[in-house]
Amino acid sequence: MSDCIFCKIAGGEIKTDFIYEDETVVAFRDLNPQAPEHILIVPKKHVAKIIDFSADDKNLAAHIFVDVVEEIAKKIGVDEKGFRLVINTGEEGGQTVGHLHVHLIGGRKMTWPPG
Ligand code: DGP
Repeated sequence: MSDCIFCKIAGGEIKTDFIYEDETVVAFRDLNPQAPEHILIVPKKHVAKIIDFSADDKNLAAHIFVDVVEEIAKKIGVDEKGFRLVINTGEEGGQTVGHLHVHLIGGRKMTWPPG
């Protein structure tokens, strides 16, 4: 999508250091980190939000949660200590960027409930 900031980042139009990249996914540090480690995992394909994933995206969804999360968690050293995954969805869910992304947040003790 031409006016989507995460499409521009994923496509290399906006230069960003990727902590992870493969054919379908990129991951990079959040501009406004909420913890010592705050990574955004972003499909290269434009999907607006999690409920817009279709049957065709099952492999992509599984890849993110089976492979990518583990690899990044190990890379940044939070796989043993623990971390939090967040997918803000829609206005009431707190989503501010309309391109699906998974927040991987760690490096401190998390609290509950979220704000
Ligand atoms: P959400 O509120 O769940 O839609 O999260 C969007 C996150 O994206 C927010 O934590 C800030 C981050 N963000 C927005 N624009 C940029 C950007 O241009 N670069 C980076 N690295 N992060 C961004």
